[in-house]
Amino acid sequence: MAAQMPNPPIPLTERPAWTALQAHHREIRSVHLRTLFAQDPERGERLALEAIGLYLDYSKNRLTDATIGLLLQLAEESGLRARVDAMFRGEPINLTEGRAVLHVALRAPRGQSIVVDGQDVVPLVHAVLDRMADFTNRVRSGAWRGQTGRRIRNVVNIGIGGSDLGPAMAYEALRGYSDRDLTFRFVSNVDGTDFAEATRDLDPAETLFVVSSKTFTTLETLTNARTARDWCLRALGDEQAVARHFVAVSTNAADVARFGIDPANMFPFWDWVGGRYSLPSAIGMSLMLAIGPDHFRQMLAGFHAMDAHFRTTPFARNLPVLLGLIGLWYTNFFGAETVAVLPYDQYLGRLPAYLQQLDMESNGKHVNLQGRAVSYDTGPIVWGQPGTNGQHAFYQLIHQGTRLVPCDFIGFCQSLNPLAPHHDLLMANLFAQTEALAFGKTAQELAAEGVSDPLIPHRAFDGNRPTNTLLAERMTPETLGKLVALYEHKVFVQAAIWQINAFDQWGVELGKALALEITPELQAAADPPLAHDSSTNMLIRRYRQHRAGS
Ligand code: G6Q
Repeated sequence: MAAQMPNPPIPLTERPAWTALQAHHREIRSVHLRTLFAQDPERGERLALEAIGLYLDYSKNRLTDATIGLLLQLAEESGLRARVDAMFRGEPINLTEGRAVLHVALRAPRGQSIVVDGQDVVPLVHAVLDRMADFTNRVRSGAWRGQTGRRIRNVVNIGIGGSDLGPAMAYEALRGYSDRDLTFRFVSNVDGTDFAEATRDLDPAETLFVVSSKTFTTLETLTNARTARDWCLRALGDEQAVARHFVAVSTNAADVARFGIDPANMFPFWDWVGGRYSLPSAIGMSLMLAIGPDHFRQMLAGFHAMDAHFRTTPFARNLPVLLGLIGLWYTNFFGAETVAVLPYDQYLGRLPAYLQQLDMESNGKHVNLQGRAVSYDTGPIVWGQPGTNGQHAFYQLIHQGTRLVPCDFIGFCQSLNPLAPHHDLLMANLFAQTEALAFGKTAQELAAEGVSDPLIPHRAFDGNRPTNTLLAERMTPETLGKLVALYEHKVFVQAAIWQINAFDQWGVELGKALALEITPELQAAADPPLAHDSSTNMLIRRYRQHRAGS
């Protein structure tokens, strides 16, 4: 299939909508949200959107109907519709790796057909899901036992990046649905501390390792997997134990077998699944073990509902399109460098870290699809913490600092742990923050409250700090699927407009290659000749001198 290289007639910054947005920005940049709300008493109702059970309030953004109109025009002029269709059709839109990008196929219902290189991949996806479900049921029922005949009580996922962040985030998010008789740990770092601390209180006879690696060549994961094998065999004594205590998730059956894992215990996926998009693939194996096959399928149904919404809903009412366009408005026209993701839900504690990879590895690119340097900013820095904790830490800068930090607030109307009065307090704080950020507090208001003149500048809040608020009924597997797919497609929308490849990550390669060169230099018995820069040479020498006894 020929790569469909989008070839816009004119560069992004010369498109009519872009230049119109620049002029529009000059008019709107000093307009305050107080004014926008005063001019339109129904703004909060109008600039909101409800779809597939998610409610998005985007009224507290520095925009008008005209802004949205121009941003939608920019999406049209950028060929967004064609890009979306190309992805869903399985065209090789990951141009630098010559691959289709089909995470949407991982959540396509049985019976749907998506053809890649002449093969319908949906039956393959469901065959793997069925095998995962069968394995999960055997482990959870106790039919699958460890080498000594004991039940599996602990599951340790070994993986990194896309093979860690998804299952780790989703396990935390869906803990309320998990089997509390099982203990789950996630080991990713090559720092031995990660493995040591994750396993120190576990009994090898009751522990199952899920080695998750698309390539099965990743240094960190293979090092941790070997350490896990040694740890297991030291206790259980018998090579045969590997077959009872290790399963793999990978696209590389040959290396899985070489490691000693029975290919019958390998759950495959495909090269058209990018690491950071792989949560709904077999990379979710440890998550399925935690929450069970039914909940996992509900999560996939949530992903699919958002995929269908994204593919078929007109852009003006399309959640990922609107979120993507609003983000781009701040990045490219207001010069915002970051975006904060602030979930008001303890279960979503790892969501900011997950979205950080999704967004920054996808859109942290400086050349366009044609390989030419872009003349505009691309992906923002994504960061955040769950509320209310962040309020007592970094919100100060968002309220009164010199930078513009657009924020996404995420909350639920019902708690899974309804301990009165906690949830009302949590949600009151969410709403209060968006109100304070938008409207601030003026010098006049402070003076009327009797605040002394010298203190007024310190205590005044400018406001006009933009936020989106996403509300859902409650945290469920389905809702999590919708949320993750929402952000996946938001990132896609921005990449399409910026004309960059969101699906490669060459930027991580150089460091990996250099680490491979340096490792033998650290391990050599005699001081090796060093040919790095003077700083790196010095650091290596110092480490060698001081590590004795470590
Ligand atoms: C994600 C990246 C990266 C990858 C890890 C692990 O999109 O490609 O984070 O997931 O490097 O790779 P393996 O799964 O191949 O071990």
